[in-house]
Amino acid sequence: MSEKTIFARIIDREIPADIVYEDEHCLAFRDIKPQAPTHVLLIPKKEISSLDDLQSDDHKLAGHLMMVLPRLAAQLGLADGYRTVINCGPDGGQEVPHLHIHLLGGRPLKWPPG
Ligand code: DGP
Repeated sequence: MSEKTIFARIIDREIPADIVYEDEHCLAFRDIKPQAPTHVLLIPKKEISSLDDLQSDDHKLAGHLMMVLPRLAAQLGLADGYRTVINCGPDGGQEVPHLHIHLLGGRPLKWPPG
């Protein structure tokens, strides 16, 4: 079996994280290297390595994550807007091989990203 990712260890409470939201299917916690005043990662509890690894039977889960995002943004007080990012693969800058959605806000964010 491949080694557990850091995010799987957060899900299993083997390492601490500042958890801001949890339900049956997903978990959200503050990024350890925040790039904005609010920087949270929303992850599925199911082990999915990246966006490329979503299967057709994951469509409900993918939809659920999408539905959680605006509720999470509201909970975190991001009334002026926010950005969501999914890094995928080496060129996308993905470091942790467990699907995660960055939720960033709390300041005006520039575009395009680097
Ligand atoms: P990405 O580059 O898209 O794979 O983003 C991974 C993010 O995960 C990065 O912004 C830093 C964050 N991160 C890495 N390790 C930990 C950790 O142990 N705890 C928390 N809270 N965040 C982590």
